[in-house]
Amino acid sequence: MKNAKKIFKSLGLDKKVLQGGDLPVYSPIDGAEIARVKKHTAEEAQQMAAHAVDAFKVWRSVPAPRRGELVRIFGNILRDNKDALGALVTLECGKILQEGLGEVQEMIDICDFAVGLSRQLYGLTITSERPEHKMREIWQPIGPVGIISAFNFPVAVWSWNAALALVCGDSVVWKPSEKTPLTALACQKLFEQACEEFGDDAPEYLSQVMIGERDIGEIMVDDTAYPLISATGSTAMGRAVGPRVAQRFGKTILELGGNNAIIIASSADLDLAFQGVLFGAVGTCGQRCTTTRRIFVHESIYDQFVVRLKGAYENLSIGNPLEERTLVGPLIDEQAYLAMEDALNRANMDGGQVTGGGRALADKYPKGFYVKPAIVEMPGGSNVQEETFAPILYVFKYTVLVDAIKRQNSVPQGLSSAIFTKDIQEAEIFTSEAGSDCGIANVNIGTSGAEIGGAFGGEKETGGGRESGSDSWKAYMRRMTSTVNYGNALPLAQGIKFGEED
Ligand code: UN1
Repeated sequence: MKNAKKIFKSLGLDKKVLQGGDLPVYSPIDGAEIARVKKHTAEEAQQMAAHAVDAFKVWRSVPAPRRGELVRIFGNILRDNKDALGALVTLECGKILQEGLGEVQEMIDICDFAVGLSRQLYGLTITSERPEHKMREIWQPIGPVGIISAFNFPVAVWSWNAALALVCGDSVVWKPSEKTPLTALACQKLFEQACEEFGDDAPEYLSQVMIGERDIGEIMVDDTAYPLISATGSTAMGRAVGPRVAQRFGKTILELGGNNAIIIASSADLDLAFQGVLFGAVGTCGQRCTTTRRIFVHESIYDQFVVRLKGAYENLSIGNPLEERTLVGPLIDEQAYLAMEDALNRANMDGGQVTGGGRALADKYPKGFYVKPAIVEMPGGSNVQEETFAPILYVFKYTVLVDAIKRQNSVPQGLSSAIFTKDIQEAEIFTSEAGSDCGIANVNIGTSGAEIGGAFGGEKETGGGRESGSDSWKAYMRRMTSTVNYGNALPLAQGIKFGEED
């Protein structure tokens, strides 16, 4: 691939990194092998945990605003390398260049957020029931954080975790998807550059990358050296990781599957709704955890809306994600394609009417898995329970809003949701306690493309974790409650008398 060499060179990925290893890396653009990186052994994985503990012991005592300085430098290095890293994201995971760049911007944004946060790791002061006593909460660094990330957001999700963990005083070890190790290795190089610029306060091994498959991830998951494992991926993965970490009383942030829906009410601005659905459903070739997978359209506008959507689907530019006019790049691999085919067959059998779907550009890219995004009109009263990581949009008709909300909620996942309406009552019902049961509930915005400032994550089988903005940082620290007695007596709480008479 003509661009690959230039991208590698610009990010300092040399032969030593790219060649001679045992893990082949393919570009979904044409299925070609672009590198063969070295997998870490079990022993090396254990060693990494020990190194991470050593690094943590130094880093936790560096003042938080100074820790923020490292993240500030890293953010600036990302700014300088946005084009190259964005292109590498596209090359390695197949999302279109605009989205590859957007992902790096998301990294820059979270770095900015974390820099500010480094001066705001606030704890509470609490009034004591005892005289001459003070109570406070102190947030302390928690320890090495193990980060497991998925192929579809190969750099941004790591940065949400790493930027916060670093300002919180933690070291990090990153196990990226085995499908996207190059972007991780590139980030590590950029981070090392930041450490060099930062100076001696940054200990060696503050951030490490662990390359390998599930077995290596399991070593991390089981190791008590990591008080926190933050894992992003499928619900199946979370089901394996969650109990293993819980068994050793570790903490988790789980960001798992989504089955996100948009409700399009009769009063909706249909132009906005159309744009929101299109980006949400076909963006990233349907491979975001926040992808719009279902829409509930009010019966009064159903035909009009669905006809327009079908028209747009026919004219989507599917192709090489590095090319500017492309809107839909390839799926990650053949397995993803087969899963899409399988889901469409099942929908068909369930009485769904499928428009689109099937392979595209197979002549030009025999080993690249391009697909036509699909719309499936589903029979009344039905629902779809599972997440297929592909551009399939299931369309349902509804009559009454409470019924649409109920059906939206009647799935195991609970990540993102949205309503398009101009009716304030409908909007407020949707975001009320009786409304959406998801971690994200938007009004007149689609389900995907969240900003970093809010807490990101979802309920039910989505795992319950929160990453990124708001007070998500608290998960990367341990809470210490400290009561100080500055008097000359030792009154007991709850008025208990113990031994001494007064
Ligand atoms: C993911 O797909 O795992 O809200 C994360 C969004 C992005 C993050 C998606 N900011 O779509």
